[in-house]
Formats: sequence, C-alpha cells, structure tokens
Amino acid sequence: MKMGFRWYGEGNDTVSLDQIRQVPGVETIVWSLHHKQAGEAWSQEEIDAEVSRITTVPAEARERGVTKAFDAEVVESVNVHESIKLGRTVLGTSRDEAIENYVVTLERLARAGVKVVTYNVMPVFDWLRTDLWHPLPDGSTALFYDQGVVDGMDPARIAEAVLAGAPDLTLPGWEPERLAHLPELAAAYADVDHEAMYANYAYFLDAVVPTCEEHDIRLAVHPDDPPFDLFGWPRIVSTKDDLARVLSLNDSPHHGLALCVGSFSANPANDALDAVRTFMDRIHFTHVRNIKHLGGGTFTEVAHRACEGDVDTVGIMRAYAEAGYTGYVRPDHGRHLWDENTTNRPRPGYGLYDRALGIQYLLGVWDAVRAGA
Ligand code: DNO
Ligand code: MN
Repeated sequence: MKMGFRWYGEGNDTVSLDQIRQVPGVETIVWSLHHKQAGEAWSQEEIDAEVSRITTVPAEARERGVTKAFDAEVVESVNVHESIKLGRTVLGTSRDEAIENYVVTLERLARAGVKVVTYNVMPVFDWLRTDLWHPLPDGSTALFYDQGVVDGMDPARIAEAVLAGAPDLTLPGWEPERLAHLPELAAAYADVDHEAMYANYAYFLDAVVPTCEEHDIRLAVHPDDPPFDLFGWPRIVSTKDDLARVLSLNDSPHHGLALCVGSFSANPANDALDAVRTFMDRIHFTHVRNIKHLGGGTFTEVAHRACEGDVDTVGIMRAYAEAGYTGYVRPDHGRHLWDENTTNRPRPGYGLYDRALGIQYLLGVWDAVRAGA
C-alpha cells in the first residue's frame, strides 16, 4: 500500500509540499492539472512540469537530510466530458473528440510515470454537499449533506441565481462556467437513462482501455457522491451491484475502482467493508474516511476514527492489510480544525490537520495488522 495526499498545486492549495513532507507516511502526491477543462488534452510540458515539482526534493530539504522524494503516480482526476456520458455531441464537443483527447492525455501521463488515473461518471456535477463549513460540537467544521435542502433544490433556479451573481450558492462543481451550460445539459440528460449511461460508459472503456494496457496505466472510477440519483439524472456507480456491473463492462485489470468508502457509505444500504472485500483485486486506489448518518438521508463527515461515525474504517484498513493490498490510499476529506476554516480558509475538506491525523490513524491500523498484532 502507498499512502497518498491530495495536493491542488502551487498557488492553488493552502497546504504546501513542505508541510506534507512533515506528515509521516505520505509517499504519493495525488495531483491534477486543475485548470484543464473536461475534454481537453493535457500537454506533455505541463504534465512534466507538475511531476517534477512534486518529485524534486528542494535543496534545503536535502541539506536537512531528506532523501526520499514524493512520487506523482496518482492523478485525480482526468474529468470525463459530458459528451462521453451522454453519448452525443454536447457543448460543441463530440464524444469521439473527447475520447481522443483522453487517450492522448493517458499516453502523456504514462510517459511521465503516472500509474493510476481517477475519474467519475456522475452527470453534470461532482460531489454535492449543502454546507461546506458545518459546525461540529467540538468547534471544528465539516462537509455536510442535508437531504431536506437538496429536496428543495432546483438546479435551474440555482444556475440563474449564481449567474446573476449570488456567490454563496456556489458549491463544488457549481462553478458559474459550468452552470452556464446547465440548460443545455439538463435537456440532453432528459433522454438518457441508466441503461444508456452504461452503454455510453462501455463505449468509452472500449476506446481507452487498450491504451491503458499498452502503456500500463490503470483507470480507477470514483463512486457517485452521494450514491443515488440527484435531480432526476442517472447515476450508475452507486451500489454494490453497480460496481459489479461497471467492472464487468470491461474485464481488463487496467479498469478498476477508486473505492471511496466515505462516498459509498452515504447510502446506508451500502456496506463498504463488504465492497472492499468483494472487489479487492480491482481496487487500484481507495479513499478512506468516515461519515455519520443523521436520519432521512442527511449525513455529516466526521473524523477518521471508526467509532466517530458509521464507516468501519478499522475493518476496512484491516481487510486491506490482510489482503496485502498494493494499491494507493488517501484519507480524502477531513474536517477543518484549529481555526483553519477562519484563518487560512483551505479548500473545503482539504485542510492540513485532519487529513494528517486521519493518515496516522489509518497507518496505525495498517501497521498493527501487518505486524501481526
Ligand atoms: C469525494 C472526492 C471527489 C473525487 C472525484 C473523482 O469524495 O474524492 O471529489 O475526487 O469525484 O473524480
Ligand atoms: Mn472520495
């Protein structure tokens, strides 16, 4: 297993590589070119520059005795253009053009030493929360999902409000640029059901997996977050049956999962530990974090420790350790601690402290099991 830490890049993240270097156990920086739009090909120059930023130990650190560099083996994410999910031309891009650029990007990433590429196939939006700074009783804040708020949400009206300049409504994946396209996307999704989504996804896999095999780079799909349909748009990576079907779309071991146990557990009917055990040999990357159900579909993110929430993070790490898992893991989101939400305002879920604590907890379980305790 290799422990990773997501980093949004120089000037784009409140956390620095030097700070991450002080978190024991981190080997892999999970990165992306966050300015790239879905459907665009990434240039070799930009890829190489970012990889070298991550993998070079600065001179001061070398002088202090740092010998081991981070690797840049995991990318999260190369986003899949809506035309691919819809199986038709949308926003001026055909799916074949978008796929061609995806293939080129994979080849270039492989050339730079990347081993795993994460993505998701959620329609229109990535993960959804209703409060990014929800206060917890201990004074920290966490990402929070209130089903009641979502039930009353009309994306079309939110799009209008955000485009008219209401910044408070901007959630992850709800950037004004994307919301500007909402009417066109909503109309396109009106004709696409779950079956069509699976067929379009299979078409994509057939087109990209041969490149993955040739260049030995593995694809890892992140489950839907939350794992159920939203706003009437079809989600197809939500349940255990979905994961099995997704994997059966293409038998190549280069097509696998970025099993996010926090996202998956947001549906109380899902059993993340069971999914880890079932799909172990196709899990290339995993996010281990905890959430707590509050009833009626509402949940909050909590600390990584198993007893803090409803995800059996101990059982999950033990399952990975017992299987001798050789893939990548990261703590995913954390709470915002010690006033970091008011002082340096990290990206929601991506502060320094709680992810560092989470890593120590996860590695503690891993080390104990591996030591035969
Ligand atoms: C949520 C996060 C996601 C993830 C993307 C992968 O749990 O891990 O934002 O990065 O969905 O494409
Ligand atoms: Mn995740």
